[in-house]
Amino acid sequence: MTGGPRPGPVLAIVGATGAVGTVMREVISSRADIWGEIRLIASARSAGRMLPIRGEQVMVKELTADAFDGVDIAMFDVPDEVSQEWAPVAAARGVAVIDKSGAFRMEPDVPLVVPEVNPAQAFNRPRGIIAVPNCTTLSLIVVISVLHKAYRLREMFAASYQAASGAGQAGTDSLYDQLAAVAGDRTLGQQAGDVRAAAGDGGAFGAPLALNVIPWAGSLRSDGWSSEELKIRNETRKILGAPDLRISATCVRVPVVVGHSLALHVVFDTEVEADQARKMLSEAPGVLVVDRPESGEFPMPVDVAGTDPTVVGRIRQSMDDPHALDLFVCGDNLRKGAALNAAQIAELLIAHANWPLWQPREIRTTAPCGSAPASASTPRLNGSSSPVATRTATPFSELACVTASAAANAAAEA
Ligand code: 2RA
Repeated sequence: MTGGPRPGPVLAIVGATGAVGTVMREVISSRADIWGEIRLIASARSAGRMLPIRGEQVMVKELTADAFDGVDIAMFDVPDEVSQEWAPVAAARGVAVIDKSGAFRMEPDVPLVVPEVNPAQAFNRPRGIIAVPNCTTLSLIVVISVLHKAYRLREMFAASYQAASGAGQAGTDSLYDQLAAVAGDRTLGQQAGDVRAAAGDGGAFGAPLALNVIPWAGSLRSDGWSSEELKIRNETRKILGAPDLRISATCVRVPVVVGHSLALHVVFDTEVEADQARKMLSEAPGVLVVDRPESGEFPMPVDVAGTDPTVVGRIRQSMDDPHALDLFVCGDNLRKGAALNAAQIAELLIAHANWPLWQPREIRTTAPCGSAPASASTPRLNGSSSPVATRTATPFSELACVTASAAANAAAEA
């Protein structure tokens, strides 16, 4: 880092050169700067590279156990097997690990955290690891949790419309390549096989995505379900603390670069009213209601890419069931779906920790973060508990709900 060490907690970004790591550097650079040193870590192959963050060039360090010395929080943006090996190494050194891979999400002793939904869980991490949900779950969960708290969710049917970037840089590249291959030919898409012939073998998706939709994302699991569909079900249940929730999902890939969308049919224990739901959602942190069909205003990836909120619209009372709503949600799968959620968790830990080294800032007294833990015994970053008399905290409402316009133009497996 240029300019000497800064006071404040030390953040490590593991996988800093990767696709989500790139968005993470952009997200961290665009938010309130609460960090001292930010350490960029990657494989030996990338060590020594200079990468930008916070307007500075920082040299990438190799992923070794010693790279975590002095680190307070580490965000892992790496494949499952790398997280599986290295997250415990970092945690054993007292680092609070925020892991965006799928390696730990369903482990019972690893919390799966969405700061707008279950912030207190971030402080209950027996293994020192906090998991970040899959991007498709993150595209719906903030909206659904608001409705669940009000009406008690009984059942959810979801159909996703997932962007190519969910399949990483290879997914984005495949879509752009195919779009280039089919561009300008106004005969295509009218005969079976003509798009396949023009677009090639499908690249990352096994079928053309340009001029097409593919009812598949993830890998094959039992009875024909995809891993992506099971993630929606299992992760939503875990985050909401509702292990028996009835959830059925169909995941579909669409020719969109960034922005996962879902059509949801949600059934509640109590009767619901669309206007009341719309009002509650419009007041919820991290949610933006765009619901003016009369003027063609809906949640759409072209308006959502590069922004932070989960956007919801098409909110309708079910015509056949007074307990049910139909709605449409859309979120940036690289920001809230990955990097932003991790950044929010890190900020949550800092805001509520009895931070021993960090130079205190001005106390802001706005009530932080809904159900965050009581201040009588606020955990330190390494997971141990210590009594807290006074502490400083940037209000979570400010930290969590910033709408950034910076484009997330790198693709990622989120
Ligand atoms: C996808 N959500 O869109 C997945 C990435 N884990 O492919």
